[in-house]
Amino acid sequence: MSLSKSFLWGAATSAYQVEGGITNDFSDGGLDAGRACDHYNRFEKDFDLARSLDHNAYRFSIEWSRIEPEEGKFNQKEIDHYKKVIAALRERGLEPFVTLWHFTNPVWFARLGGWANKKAPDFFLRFAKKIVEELKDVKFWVTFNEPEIYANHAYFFGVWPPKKKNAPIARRVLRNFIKAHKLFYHWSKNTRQSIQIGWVTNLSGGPTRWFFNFPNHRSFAAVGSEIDFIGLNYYQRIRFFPGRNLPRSDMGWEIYPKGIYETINDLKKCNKPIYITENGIADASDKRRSDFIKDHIQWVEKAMEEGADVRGYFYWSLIDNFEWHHGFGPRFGLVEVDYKTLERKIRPSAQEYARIISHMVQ
Ligand code: IFM
Repeated sequence: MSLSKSFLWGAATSAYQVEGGITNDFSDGGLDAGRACDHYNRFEKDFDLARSLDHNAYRFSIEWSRIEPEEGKFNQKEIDHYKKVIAALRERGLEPFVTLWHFTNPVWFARLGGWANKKAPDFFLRFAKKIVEELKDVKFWVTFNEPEIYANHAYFFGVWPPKKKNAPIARRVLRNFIKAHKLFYHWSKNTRQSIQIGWVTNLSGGPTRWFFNFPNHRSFAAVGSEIDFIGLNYYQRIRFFPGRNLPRSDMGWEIYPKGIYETINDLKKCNKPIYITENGIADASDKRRSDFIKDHIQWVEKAMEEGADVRGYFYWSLIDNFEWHHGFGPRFGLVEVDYKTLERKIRPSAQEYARIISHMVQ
C-alpha cells in the first residue's frame, strides 16, 4: 500500500523526558530528570537527525512549568524558545504535532492540589490559550496525553507525584481533564477554527482489552464530538495471568503487533481521524525494534485497507529518554543517547524505519 504525501511519519518525545533543566512537580517529587538529553539546547541537531531519517513530522510537548513558572505569570523567553523549535521544524519540513500537557505540572499548580482542584480546568485553559495564541503556526494540538495512565500512576498506584492512592480522587482528576479539554475545544473553535484538536489515549491489545481499556473508552464517550482527531498510543498486550516464553520488550511488555489493528478498529466507532501518536519498544540491543516497527505498520495498513481513517504514525521515541519512575534505563530511542557525553548515535532500526517510510510514500 502506498500512502499520500500528507500522511505524517515521524517520532515523538515529551518535554520533561528529553529537554533537561526543568523544575516541576516531578523534579520536586523525587523524580528528577536532571539534564535528561539536553534536547532544550540540542533540538536543531536532533531535528537534523529526524530529517535525515525521512520523517516529515515531529510530536513533542510544551512544558507548562517553563511557560508559567509562577501562577498567572508567563515567561516570554520560554515562549520564544518554543517559537524557535517550531521554526526549526518548519525549516526541515517537519510538521509540528504539539501536546499541551504530557504528565508534568508547574510546582505552584501542584501545591494548589493539581488536577484534583476544581479550578484545574481554568488554570489549564489560561495556559493553553496563551500558547495557542503565541504559536500561531501550529495546526495539530493534543490537549492531554494519556490522562488515564496519569490518573492511575499519580492517584491510584501512587508512583508519580502527588503519590496518592485514592480511587475517588483519581476519577475526579479524570473528570477535570475532560472538562479542561472541552473548555479548550470550545474556546478554540470560536477563535482559531483552523486548528485540529485531539486527545491521546493509551490502549492495550488482546482479548483483555475490553477490561483494561474500559476507562479510556468511557473518557471518549464523555468527550463526545468535541474532538477533531484521536491519538492512539499502542505498546502491548496485557494478560490476566502472565504467560511464559512470550516475546517481550526490555520493559517486560508483551509484543503483540495485531493489537494495534484491534485497537484502531475499536476506535472506529468514534468516527474521527486517528493518528498513531506513539508506538515503540524499549530494546537496548536494537535486535527487536526493526521487526516491531515493520509488523505494527503492517497491521496499521490492514486496518486502513479495511476503512480505518489513520493519518499518521509516530514512533516512540526519537531519542532515548527519561522513562518516568523507571529512570534512564529503558531505551526506546531510534537514536541512542550516551548519557555521559550526550552523544547521539542512529540505531540500525532507525534506518529500517526510514526505508519503510520511503517505500510507503508515493
Ligand atoms: O515514555 C512514555 C510516554 O511518556 C507516554 N507513553 C508511553 C511511553 C513509554 O512508556
